[in-house]
Amino acid sequence: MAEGTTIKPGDTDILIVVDVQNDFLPGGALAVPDGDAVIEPVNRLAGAFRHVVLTQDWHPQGHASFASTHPAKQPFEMTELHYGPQVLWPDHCVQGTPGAEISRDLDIPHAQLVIRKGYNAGIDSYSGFKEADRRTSTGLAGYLKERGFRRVFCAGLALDFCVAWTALDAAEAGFETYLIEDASRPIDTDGSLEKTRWDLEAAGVRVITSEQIADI
Ligand code: VGL
Ligand code: ZN
Repeated sequence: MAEGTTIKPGDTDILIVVDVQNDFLPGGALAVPDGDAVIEPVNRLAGAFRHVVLTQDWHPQGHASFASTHPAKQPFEMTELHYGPQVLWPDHCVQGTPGAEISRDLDIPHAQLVIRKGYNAGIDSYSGFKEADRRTSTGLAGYLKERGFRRVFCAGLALDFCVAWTALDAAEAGFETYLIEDASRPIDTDGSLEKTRWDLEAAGVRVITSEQIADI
């Protein structure tokens, strides 16, 4: 994008607010460093978009991505699941628990859809579009296409996992895709943030700041 130009969100643009849930915020089970810093920019951004979708990480107890499910494994270690390598996490965003609730500090009453993900016990899902087996769809691409959206803007938690994977899948699904960096924060475990930057660039995802959005 040329310097100085701003993007004015319109009717074919959608903001996806990823996983701004209590467990990813300070005091939560998988707190993202400085995670609460996304709330203010996300709320401001959401005010500039007529169309907003939220994602919600939503795991059953005993989920395959939880270290506690695997004997002798610790959080942030790797394991192999049937679809490939998987980071193991502290138990988080368990269905129906307070930690899984979307933060009450989000002020987006006009959000049109909440897409839950990670509900299959044996498969993780960082992306709001496709689970980690890279086959099972959440249906989000079909929903966005049927509604005629062309550009997808992603923000929320965590930049190097669920926000990035959502943006990468949006690009793969054919949307012009943006990741709004100051409205996102990373976990940054084992080089994940640097790898993410390469992946985003290779996929043509445009990493921008909220200042580049008009009227916020
Ligand atoms: C996330 C790790 C595990 C995220 C979700 O929202 O980025 N990260 N589950
Ligand atoms: Zn999760």
